[in-house]
Amino acid sequence: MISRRGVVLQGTGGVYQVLTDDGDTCAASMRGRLKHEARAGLKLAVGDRVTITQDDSESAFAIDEILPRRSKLARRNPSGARGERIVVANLDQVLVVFASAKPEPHPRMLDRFLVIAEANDLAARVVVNKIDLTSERDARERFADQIAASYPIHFTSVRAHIGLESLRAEVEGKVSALSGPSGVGKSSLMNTLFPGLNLRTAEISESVNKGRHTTVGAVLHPLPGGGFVADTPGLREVGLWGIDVDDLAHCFPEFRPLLGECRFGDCTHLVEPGCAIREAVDANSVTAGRYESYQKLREELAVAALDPW
Ligand SMILES: Nc1nc2c(ncn2[C@@H]2O[C@H](COP(=O)(O)OP(=O)(O)O)[C@@H](O)[C@H]2O)c(=O)[nH]1
Ligand SMILES: [Mg+2]
Ligand SMILES: [Zn+2]
Repeated sequence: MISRRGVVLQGTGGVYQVLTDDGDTCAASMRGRLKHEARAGLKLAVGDRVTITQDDSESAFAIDEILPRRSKLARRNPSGARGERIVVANLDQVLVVFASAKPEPHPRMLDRFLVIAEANDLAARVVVNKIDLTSERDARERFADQIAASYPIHFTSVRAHIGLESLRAEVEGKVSALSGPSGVGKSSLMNTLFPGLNLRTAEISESVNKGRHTTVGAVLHPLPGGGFVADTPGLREVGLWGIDVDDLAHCFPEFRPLLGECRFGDCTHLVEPGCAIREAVDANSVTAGRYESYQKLREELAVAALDPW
């Protein structure tokens, strides 16, 4: 009985598509023993590396083992009682895609996506697409807060072929989760960067999906030059759930060097005197926009903590 290793591309109704390291795509279900462990909390996720075997050449493949994860994008239960639901495992980075126009970008919503990535200890990369509709200069102004916070940022246009090569270089060979509002050009971007990928774009999915509910789980798409892109139904689905109010400040990378500097050890960075974060905002070394995002998300988490379900 030969055991093979591979990665889970997607799963529905207990059947998982596994891409083996030697390039075959197999439909596999979990072995009984693993199912038992799954009920105890060890759930299989898209992006997981697994071993599969076939009892004989006629039978279906079975997943025997989930290999250790190096990272994950998860939705955590605040109390920890019900564990967590892993959206994608073994990610290298999160690509947060926004448009410079159509739809109108909301920088505070972008910060929310970035916080989710940070809370999962995942590197985040910002992509501002559709700069043909504004200009790179306007887009840079609009996203000045995230530039100041030192996030890597790409300005792209699928239509005008701008910024595509340097984005491809950062996606190829890595495992990335694609996130951002719908209609910003996520699928168009990936299809243009990686011909043959064939992700559904707005034009197609509108007609195909009419009246149907869209896929719930993430799907991992292998890239022709190596690496994968996970089309998640949206990081928003992951939500802020499970982020501890007191961990929020750590999810703003530009706050981190200041966090030991406040007068009070338990500073909330909202009202206390001698707050290093608020002093940095006054001194313009932390932008007012990013601080506003902190305030809003903090408020939201405080409300959620009172009534988690
Ligand atoms: N003007 C302009 N339109 C674009 C660009 N990229 C994508 N679009 C259009 O934006 C719409 C949404 O694209 P889609 O890839 O489906 O967005 P998604 O929902 O984020 O995956 C489509 O009509 C695309 O043709 C771009 O760079 N410039
Ligand atoms: Mg899409
Ligand atoms: Zn403070």
